[in-house]
Amino acid sequence: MCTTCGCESASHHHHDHQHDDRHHHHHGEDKEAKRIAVETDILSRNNLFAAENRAIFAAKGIFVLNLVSSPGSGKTTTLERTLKDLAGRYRCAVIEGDQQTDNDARRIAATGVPVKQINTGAGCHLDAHMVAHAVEGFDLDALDLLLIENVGNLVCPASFDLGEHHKVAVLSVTEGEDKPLKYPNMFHAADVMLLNKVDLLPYVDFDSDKCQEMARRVSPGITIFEISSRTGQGMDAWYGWLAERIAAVKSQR
Ligand SMILES: Nc1nc2c(ncn2[C@@H]2O[C@H](COP(=O)(O)OP(=O)(O)O)[C@@H](O)[C@H]2O)c(=O)[nH]1
Ligand SMILES: [Mg+2]
Repeated sequence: MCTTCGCESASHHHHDHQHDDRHHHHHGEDKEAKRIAVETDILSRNNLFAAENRAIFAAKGIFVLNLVSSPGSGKTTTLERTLKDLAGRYRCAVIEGDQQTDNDARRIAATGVPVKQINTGAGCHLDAHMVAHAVEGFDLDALDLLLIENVGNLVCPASFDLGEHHKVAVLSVTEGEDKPLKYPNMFHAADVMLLNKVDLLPYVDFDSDKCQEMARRVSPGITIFEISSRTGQGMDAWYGWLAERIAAVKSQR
């Protein structure tokens, strides 16, 4: 997972790799044990923050989604359209994760919805601690739906629980139908897949049925919506799913 790509070691465990290679002659097993220990530590710390976030969301009756995808699949566009179409029905807020820039936060702000940008710098995912801080900036008594756009990346965000109710994987038809099999951890972690950009289906070789079958192979219970956040096609089914969940979370409060 993610510690092996260097994003966490850059901030907390800078010494590990090079140091070990240059000065020690650990057996491979020792290194592997150490790597696993570091990963376990990072994930268990994250899980504590995620549990706290989840408790706050439950107490306030806020339905929370974590949108994950590769860069460019249409997370921000889907959020913009969803926020515009649901304006007046639900009180929404957005957390935007990107390595750099507040471009997406500015796009969301233009819809009139409260938004916080998190820049992760070298980091390739949001973690629950970052989200806890971002959430402090919202009036939680005035929210029904919190949408979190994760850093565009089909690998690392799969491992990090933010305290959300569901991960929503956005996959666009220009990316290739076999992505669920190539990135099984992500699609396994997701309860929903938004198959986006279906307006482009006439122009690309993308077998939607095959893609959905592959997604169900790694995540048997996954709920799939074919949408175009450009034309609005298929969005009503997605809004219906949201409406049911928002009502359920409110009633369980
Ligand atoms: N044709 C088409 N383009 C889309 C659709 N959704 C997003 N895009 C385009 O895809 C590009 C990336 O979208 P963006 O929302 O920024 O992706 P993100 O990186 O996942 O947030 C932009 O040029 C969007 O206009 C769609 O449903 N159809
Ligand atoms: Mg975006």
